[in-house]
Amino acid sequence: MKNILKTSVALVSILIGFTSCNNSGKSNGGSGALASNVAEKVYVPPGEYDSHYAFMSGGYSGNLTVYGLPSGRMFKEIPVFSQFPTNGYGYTEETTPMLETSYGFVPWDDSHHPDISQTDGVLDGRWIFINGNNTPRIARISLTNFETEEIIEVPNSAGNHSSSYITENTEYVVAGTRFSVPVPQRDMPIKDYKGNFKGALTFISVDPEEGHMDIKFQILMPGFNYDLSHPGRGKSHGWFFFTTYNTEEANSLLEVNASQNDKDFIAAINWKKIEEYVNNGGGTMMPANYAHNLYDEDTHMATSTMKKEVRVVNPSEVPGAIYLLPTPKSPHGVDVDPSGEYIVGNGKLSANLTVHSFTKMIDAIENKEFDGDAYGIPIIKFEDVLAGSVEQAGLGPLHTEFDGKGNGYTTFFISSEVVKWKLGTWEVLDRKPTYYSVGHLTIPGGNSREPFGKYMFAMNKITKDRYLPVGPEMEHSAQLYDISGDKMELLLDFPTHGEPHYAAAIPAEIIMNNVKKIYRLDENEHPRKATNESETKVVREGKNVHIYMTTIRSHFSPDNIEGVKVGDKVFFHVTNLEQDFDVPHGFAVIGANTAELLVMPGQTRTLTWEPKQVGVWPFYCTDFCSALHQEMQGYVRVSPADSNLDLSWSLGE
Ligand code: RUQ
Ligand code: CUA
Repeated sequence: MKNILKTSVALVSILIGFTSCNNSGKSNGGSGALASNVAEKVYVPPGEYDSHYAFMSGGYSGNLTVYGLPSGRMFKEIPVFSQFPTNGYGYTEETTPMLETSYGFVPWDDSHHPDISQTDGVLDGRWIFINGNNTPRIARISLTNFETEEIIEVPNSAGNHSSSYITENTEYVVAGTRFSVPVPQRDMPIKDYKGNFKGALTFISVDPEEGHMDIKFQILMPGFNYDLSHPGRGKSHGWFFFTTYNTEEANSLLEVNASQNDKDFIAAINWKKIEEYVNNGGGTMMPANYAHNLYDEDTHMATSTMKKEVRVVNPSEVPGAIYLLPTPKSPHGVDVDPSGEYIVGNGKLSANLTVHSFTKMIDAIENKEFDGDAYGIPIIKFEDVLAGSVEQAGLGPLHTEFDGKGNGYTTFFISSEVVKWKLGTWEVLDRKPTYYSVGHLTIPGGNSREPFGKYMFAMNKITKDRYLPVGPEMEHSAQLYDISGDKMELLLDFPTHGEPHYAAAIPAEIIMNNVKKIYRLDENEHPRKATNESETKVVREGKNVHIYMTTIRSHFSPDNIEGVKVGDKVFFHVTNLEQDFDVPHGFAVIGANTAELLVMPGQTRTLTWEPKQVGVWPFYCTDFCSALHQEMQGYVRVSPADSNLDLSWSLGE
């Protein structure tokens, strides 16, 4: 025990030491060394467009933010797992079903790793997927309307971290559990973890046309921690790689107890083989309970369905489908180069970067050169799978991306730098400091067969003195580098929102021409829409009062409503009649316990209001929509509960 604690103290002080010495000031190279033409490289003149979109995970904001590169300007926050009062997401009748789970309504999550859909291993810009870490979920966001369209919960999982990476043709979006848990969940002593807990790796199929997600199967792996994952591509398409740590299967003081083994594993999963097994009826249907939430763009409404079973596969059922590649030392990221040959294990407690060879892996499998097994899963000999290692590259490697020109770029958290190195020769070509303590990095397409390697940006965990101080916590900071030359060139710092773990970036032209500008009114199938003012009305259904309302510059119809009583539940179903790009109207009513509505052109949104006091209560448009925006208002008269005043409504009378 004493020894363990000593190791722990030593380790922790190394980690803290290295982190803090980089945080002490901006003396070396914060900005002093920048070339004079750097400003030009990030300057996007007023009215002109950025060349790339970057989609940054919101971390503990639960959402996704959209940035332009190279300017670093934030364009939008897309609500995904978290309620968003700015537009009413997660508050309106239409969107609350998106946040339903087996735990009930969960209005928050911790989102980590966005990944853009691919065709033939190239970004196609149709959808972006992102994981919810705390309540295991995967979301799909449309890149035509920039709205969350679908969220599926992942059962038998906990800490959905090795997610949400997609295969080369978006056949699957994959979710892996960071925490192993009892499967099925049950009441058992925590100390009996070892050998009894399981780590579920979930393969969620994606419909090629609509994008709809469905859990195809879950592999119930040994009780390790599955940290990150990446698909094979090109020659390794059909495989998926997951890093593991805590192969010690410790259940307490993991900072020490999960750092004992010299090597953990990268789990290599031949998903094609398992898919075939499952397609032939393999695996077992297991009772489960998980939400599948789907937004319908025609009705402007989401529905939530609870699914009751899931197909599980034990590794022993499909011999030859799963192997373990020893990898030093508590690897975090696992990244596959554009050719699909190299599998990089970022051992966060290792000084060297370990790179495995897919070809050598296949040879070793064919020659059955194994070094024992773990729970029946063959372990390939380290030397037999090793392609090479980048020696003494830095301290604390976390993540690697590729430029498509034969180079890898790895972040080092402890030594706070990005290191560029050459695939095949493993030599370090360049290193640049980051400010400070970088986590992920992104190259547009850097996680595909075809990177667009002009820019790279680092997402840093600690900001400290980079911006004007704003209290004890600073927004995290990203740093943009030009990687078109031999050496990386720092161009720009820009603040981010929440904690962007990872980001996906893509050339703007792949997306910008498909972006939706309005919702067509004649396609609106919302059950309580009003697509012109003659359809507006107020209907009482017992204690529920439904107001079918429209907005257009610059009035609501109706704008005078009487006959509502204390104790009623009032539903404002607001349809925005505008058919012009970027003309939403807002709706807010005094005393509402939710949020505003921000209704897009042609869309219908519903705000629920339970008036508690007699009086005449105003509502108004919250979005400055015209010169007469301040005139865009109305009144609801609320009478006592026992009043017998009939409902009436009007506009302009
Ligand atoms: S993880 S750096 Cu999800 Cu690396 Cu954050
Ligand atoms: Cu409508 Cu302001």
